[in-house]
Amino acid sequence: MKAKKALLIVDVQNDFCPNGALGVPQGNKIIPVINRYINFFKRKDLPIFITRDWHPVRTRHFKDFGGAWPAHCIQNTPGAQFHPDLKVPAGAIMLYKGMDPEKDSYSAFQAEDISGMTLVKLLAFKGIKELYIAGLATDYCVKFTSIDALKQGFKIKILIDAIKGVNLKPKDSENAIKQITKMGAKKIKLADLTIKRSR
Ligand code: VGL
Ligand code: ZN
Repeated sequence: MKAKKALLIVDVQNDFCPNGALGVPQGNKIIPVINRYINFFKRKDLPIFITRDWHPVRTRHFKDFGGAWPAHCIQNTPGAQFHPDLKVPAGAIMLYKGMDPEKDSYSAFQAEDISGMTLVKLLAFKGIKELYIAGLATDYCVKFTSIDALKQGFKIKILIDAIKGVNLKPKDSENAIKQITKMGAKKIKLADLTIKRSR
């Protein structure tokens, strides 16, 4: 049977958590909530996609080479590994992004799996029309992934209790959420999925 919905978890890596090279304030706090979404999707036998920011040592993405960011999530380093609290499920589809040294590649739609298959192809193959998005960072990867998804006709649910932003400017995350909801994304939280009505 083809799944209609999938969970997409973006960049829950050591470097994006407190004490990481590009630590998102309280970035680790969302991980227990993400784990509960993972259980929910596992129980329903729905696909789970997990991205990793996966940069080469030299990339225009980094300050040293003209970009905006300190070096982070360098391929095969501890900072690029998933945060140890994340319960990565067996069967999750792993995606990598940020390998092109000329581009920022914030969007999961620029990610590919180990064989070079793009996210769009994987979604089409599995018949997925709707993405439930969690992870880091609200104002970059979550934002640009959502924009790309909406532009390509996917439905989006933003898991509002399972995202955190960098906030270089204080309102960046708030504005990102406003922008993507205006484009059609819906905001939901864990209770919206799991609360059983009494009758
Ligand atoms: C990201 C900043 C730099 C992200 C990646 O995945 O949100 N943010 N690289
Ligand atoms: Zn990056």
